[in-house]
Amino acid sequence: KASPEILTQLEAGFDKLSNSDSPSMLKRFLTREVLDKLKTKKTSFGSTLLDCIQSGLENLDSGIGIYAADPECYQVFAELFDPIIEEYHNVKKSDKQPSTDWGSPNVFGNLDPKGEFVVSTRVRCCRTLKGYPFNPCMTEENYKDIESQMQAILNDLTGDLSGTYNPLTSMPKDVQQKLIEDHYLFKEGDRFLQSANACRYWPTGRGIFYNQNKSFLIWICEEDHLRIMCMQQGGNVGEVYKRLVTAVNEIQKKISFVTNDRFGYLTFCPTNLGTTIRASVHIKVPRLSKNMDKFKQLADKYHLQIRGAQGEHSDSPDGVYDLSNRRRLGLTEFQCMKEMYDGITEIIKAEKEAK
Ligand code: ADP
Ligand code: CIR
Repeated sequence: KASPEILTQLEAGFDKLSNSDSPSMLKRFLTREVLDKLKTKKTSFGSTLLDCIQSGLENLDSGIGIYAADPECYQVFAELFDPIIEEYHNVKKSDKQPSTDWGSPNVFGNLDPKGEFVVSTRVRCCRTLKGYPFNPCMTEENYKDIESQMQAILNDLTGDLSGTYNPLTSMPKDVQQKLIEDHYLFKEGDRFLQSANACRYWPTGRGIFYNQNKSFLIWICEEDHLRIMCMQQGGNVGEVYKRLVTAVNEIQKKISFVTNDRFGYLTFCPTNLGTTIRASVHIKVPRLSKNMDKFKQLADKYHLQIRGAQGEHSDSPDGVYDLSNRRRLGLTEFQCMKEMYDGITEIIKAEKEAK
């Protein structure tokens, strides 16, 4: 059972949230009734409701505001997680995640052959290794184990996928900074992750693997155990996706990941459940973005999410936006890709027609 101290903090946090104008889903779905039902519960890892919501309580500008402190939280705190998951991904409680179906990458071509709009394309997915909890419950040893286990596996990759692992512990600051600016490496000190207790023992166990031309990269132990991604300049979605499918299939031959019937691949943040696919373009849309309300409406219509070009929670002062599929659960990998591909095709059409 959660301690009296946790209960006091939950009550104080709930008051603060209720009296705020936070746009988060946490604020909308954490009702007094849900709070009373969940506030004394604990998972077998010892995680409480506070562990799941403290990021949203501390960062009132959160869009979502919750993380699963460990995989059991999706079950134990379902009264809060379920409605958020259902709204974000547009699914019903009875829905099951379809089995992995990458489809045929060759179906996708170049979104912008003349290179007028799309600066670059990236597709990423997240994986959780069997036998380890999520960040807030991981020990320092867990971080080191995952890092060395992955290093051995990645060392065996061949051809276009072969590359090197670069641990954060021995990376010079200027090298790290350049990798972040060039959009290859995760940032440091994300306040949403920090207050979710996801940055303990930093930089132990954290690092990045990449191939020679940085078109295939893996983040180790940032928000999730693994973030596997492929990226390149321009709009050739087919090439990027094909490389990712090949890479993930190679890695899955050597290691198993945590899945569940309803949620597919389990992730720390409920927005990433299911396929965990986020397929994005960095795109120049100076005309559409003159009217942000209309731009957002159009993006919503195609289930696209708008982010800044430095990643989530960043701005886009130079008019380059990150547009990606918003939904990842309840549809297949191929359908996620198609949602992004078709949506961006329409966005480009609209940008051409806009004045
Ligand atoms: P994630 O995709 O892992 O959820 P972020 O939104 O924080 O997380 O983005 C991570 C990094 O990937 C950022 O540096 C961002 O600029 C970069 N990025 C995302 N999409 C693209 C893209 N299409 N082209 C180049 N860089 C990208
Ligand atoms: C937030 O709530 O804004 C952060 N915790 C990040 C949530 C992930 N965002 C997303 O849309 N995939």
